[in-house]
Amino acid sequence: NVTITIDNKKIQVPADSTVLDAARAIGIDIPTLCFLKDINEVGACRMCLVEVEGARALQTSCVLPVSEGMVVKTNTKAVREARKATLELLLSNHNRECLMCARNGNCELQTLSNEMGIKEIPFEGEKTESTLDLSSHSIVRDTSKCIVCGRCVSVCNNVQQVGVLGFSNRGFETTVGPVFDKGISEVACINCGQCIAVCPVAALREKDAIDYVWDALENPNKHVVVQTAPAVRAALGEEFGLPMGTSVTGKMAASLRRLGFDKVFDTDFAADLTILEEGYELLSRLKNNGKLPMITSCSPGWIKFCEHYYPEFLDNLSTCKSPHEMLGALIKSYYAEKNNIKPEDIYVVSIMPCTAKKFEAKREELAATGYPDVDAVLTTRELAKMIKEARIDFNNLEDEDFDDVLGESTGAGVIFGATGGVMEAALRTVAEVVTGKELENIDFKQVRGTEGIKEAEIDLGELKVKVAVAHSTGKAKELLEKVKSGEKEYHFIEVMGCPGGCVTGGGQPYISAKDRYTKDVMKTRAKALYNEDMGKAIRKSHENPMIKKIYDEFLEKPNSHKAHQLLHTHYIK
Ligand code: HC0
Repeated sequence: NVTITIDNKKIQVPADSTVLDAARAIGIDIPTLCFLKDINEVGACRMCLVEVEGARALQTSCVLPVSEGMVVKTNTKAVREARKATLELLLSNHNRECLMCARNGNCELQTLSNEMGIKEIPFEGEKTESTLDLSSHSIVRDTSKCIVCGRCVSVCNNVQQVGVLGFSNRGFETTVGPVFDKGISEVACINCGQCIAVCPVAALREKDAIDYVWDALENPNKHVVVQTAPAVRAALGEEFGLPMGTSVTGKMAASLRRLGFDKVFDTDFAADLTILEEGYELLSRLKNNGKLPMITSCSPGWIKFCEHYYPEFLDNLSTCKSPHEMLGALIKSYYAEKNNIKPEDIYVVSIMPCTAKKFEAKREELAATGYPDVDAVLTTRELAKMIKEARIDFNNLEDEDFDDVLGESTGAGVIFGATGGVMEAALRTVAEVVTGKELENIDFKQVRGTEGIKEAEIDLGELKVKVAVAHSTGKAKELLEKVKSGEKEYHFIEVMGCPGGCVTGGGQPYISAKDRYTKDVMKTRAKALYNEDMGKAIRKSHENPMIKKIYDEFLEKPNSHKAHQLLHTHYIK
């Protein structure tokens, strides 16, 4: 430990702390903008300047290591003026149409300008030429709002190991984006939206589909069906001021009915169905010398990563479509037939924590009935906007259930939204199918938690199954390299494209850098899902009575010809 003095308070802090850490530890808040804990610690924006006794100039506290006897002042005239001048300079080159901005009300730059008492921008002058890139189905890039903080560059390069975002030019001309200012759809972007999740402003945002959904809801000739991903219920409440980790499943279903959807189904049902399809696929690969390890295929960011960067693993991917695509296909076949509605008259909306699902829904191969399995994808944030626009009093809604058959799910389905959840759900089913015995303990805790790569060996009588779980494509890369070199061998791998899995997907409610500093977002949101699992009467996918019903009435059995036609897909090199 070292002893330092901040604003006349003497404290002891670990020797590897920064001045920012030390100040925050005693409740002194230093403003930051480019700083993002563990992801972007570069001291570029100079918002966190402090005075250090004996130093010639002001110092950036987010990268300044503490040292014995250091004396720091965080609130002097010089500090305040320097921070303000930096902010004014940033704002002078920023598109300030805040009232029309997607981040109006939750923009870190707007908050900071308010906190710093910005009243005018003294240097109105030249602006950097800007680009509005609408080429991607998932992500919009608007450089008129970019403040060149580099958070997106760090997450794309270091966390996701995708590396399609970078800096171009120098000084005032610096911009952030794909090489040669190409469109996002023209480079090997995986659409995960982690760049959006870390952007403090609206320079990166999702491609909005709200108007298409309003139009469908207004159209008397359309039967509009909605489904919600597992992770949405664990975070939607944050948009309405509820504490992180509050599960709002019942209110979410109620709000969707208020919005006018004809049916409110649950992607969790299809998650259960995926377990049957994927579980039997795994068993068949194990028995028939199929390609191993089998790797999960439900995360479209991960699928695109595999297609671009690891095509040699495409045959390892499960052929299962992702659950919301499976459900879309069932809505336009099984549900359409049962209710005598033409598939072309049905409009399927998926509410997802994910921006990559927007791209996925546009894939031509995902149209089992000749029509897209899913017509529109809204992120959790977009759903919240619609609920607000409709002026629904979300927090006071009475809980409601999902609609029948395609809304019925088990605890196994709901944990899909957290890293390790698909694996655990699969093990609950595969173990019982293989051994023919009921599991004594269905909590596979070895695959839970936020460790980047998790491994386990599961004893299934004669068969010992080696499994691994990775979240973020950066960790997936690390794992695949080990498999490739022969250092590791597995039967089954779960990969989720986003760090933490879907609960922290690119379409979830924004978390400011300040909140990320103090809260364990992945863990808190995941807990809401594990609690929901614990509270369910049925916690194994194969015991879902509606899954049994749909096989009896329609799909025959897992991996049947019909199931393959509707629920499975192929990948593109
Ligand atoms: Fe997920 Fe899914 S669990 S990918 O993370 O498998 O987005 O929540 O909807 O489809 O079910 C996201 C979340 C889903 C799908 C499911 C899977």
